[in-house]
Amino acid sequence: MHKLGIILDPMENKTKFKSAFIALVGRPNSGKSTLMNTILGEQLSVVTPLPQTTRRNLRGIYTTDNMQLIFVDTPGVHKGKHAFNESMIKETGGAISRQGVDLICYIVDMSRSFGDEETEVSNLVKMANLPVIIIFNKADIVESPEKVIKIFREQFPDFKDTPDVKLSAVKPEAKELFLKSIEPFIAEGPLYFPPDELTDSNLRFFAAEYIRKQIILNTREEVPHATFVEIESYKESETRHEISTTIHVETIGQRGIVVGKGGAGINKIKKAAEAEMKQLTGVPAKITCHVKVSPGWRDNDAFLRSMGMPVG
Ligand SMILES: Nc1nc2c(ncn2[C@@H]2O[C@H](COP(=O)(O)OP(=O)(O)OP(=O)(O)O)[C@@H](O)[C@H]2O)c(=O)[nH]1
Ligand SMILES: [Mg+2]
Repeated sequence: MHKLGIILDPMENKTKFKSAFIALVGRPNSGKSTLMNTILGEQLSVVTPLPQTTRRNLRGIYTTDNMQLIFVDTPGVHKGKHAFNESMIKETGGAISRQGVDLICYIVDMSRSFGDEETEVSNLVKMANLPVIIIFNKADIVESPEKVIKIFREQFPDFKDTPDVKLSAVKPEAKELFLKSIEPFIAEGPLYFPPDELTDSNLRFFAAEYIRKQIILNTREEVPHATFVEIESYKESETRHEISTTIHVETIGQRGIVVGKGGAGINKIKKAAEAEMKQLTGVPAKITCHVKVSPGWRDNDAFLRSMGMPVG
């Protein structure tokens, strides 16, 4: 009964609840995980200066009184030489090919020139055929962002009319700028997850992520890329979480670097990861690591499949 514009139902006056699934896609190191963390107000996704930090899709859930946004932080799109690189691209592709994604946030790192890698990402985004907004990131370290944006539009004409926002994901203001820019894309929808849920990933996932973060921070060169953390078991009790892991590396030399002199390296990695797990769960964590040489795991489909990575 809306004739004459008179609202007869008092509920009509209430703002309708909105929700959306939003995929964050871009090159490695473009700031996808940083942006998600800034919006969530939590260091949920691991951020490091190393490209290809994120290897698996991670959902971060942002809920307010009248809206729920479910973000999917994805691995940076990078065509490397290993089957593992292909697998990570598949992981990202999976996040934007599934039904139910309402919006792709295409994160463009303005601080680096756009090479083949950007072409790769833009093709993936284009193929998804979903609503897109471009996030021009790292505005704080770029001398003239407008110039960079113009160059992007010229190099990637398919995106010349795509809405965009320019921000610095590391700055708290990014949150409001971002939320405002995606407003037009967010439609009425249900509450998909309980309001206090931050993610649907389990503790095993975070244990592996935190150990890998410490490997990235404490080793160098090719070691982080050649490392895979496998959680063998995760036992929870009220007083302690016991996490047993195998850290796969590709060579004996890498094993030596991870373990360190007299085990000093691995002990440092374990201690720091235990502290992060305690912060996450509130319960002390005990991590055991077996560092194993698994030659060529990055090109071993059976290995990747057994670790839950998409293959083939
Ligand atoms: N100066 C500056 N640095 C940023 C900004 N956003 C992200 N970074 C830095 O860029 C690096 C990579 O950030 P991440 O959030 O891990 O990037 P990512 O896109 O998730 O990277 P992958 O997981 O490797 O695909 C980190 O050192 C961040 O601190 C920004 O707006 N300004
Ligand atoms: Mg990341």
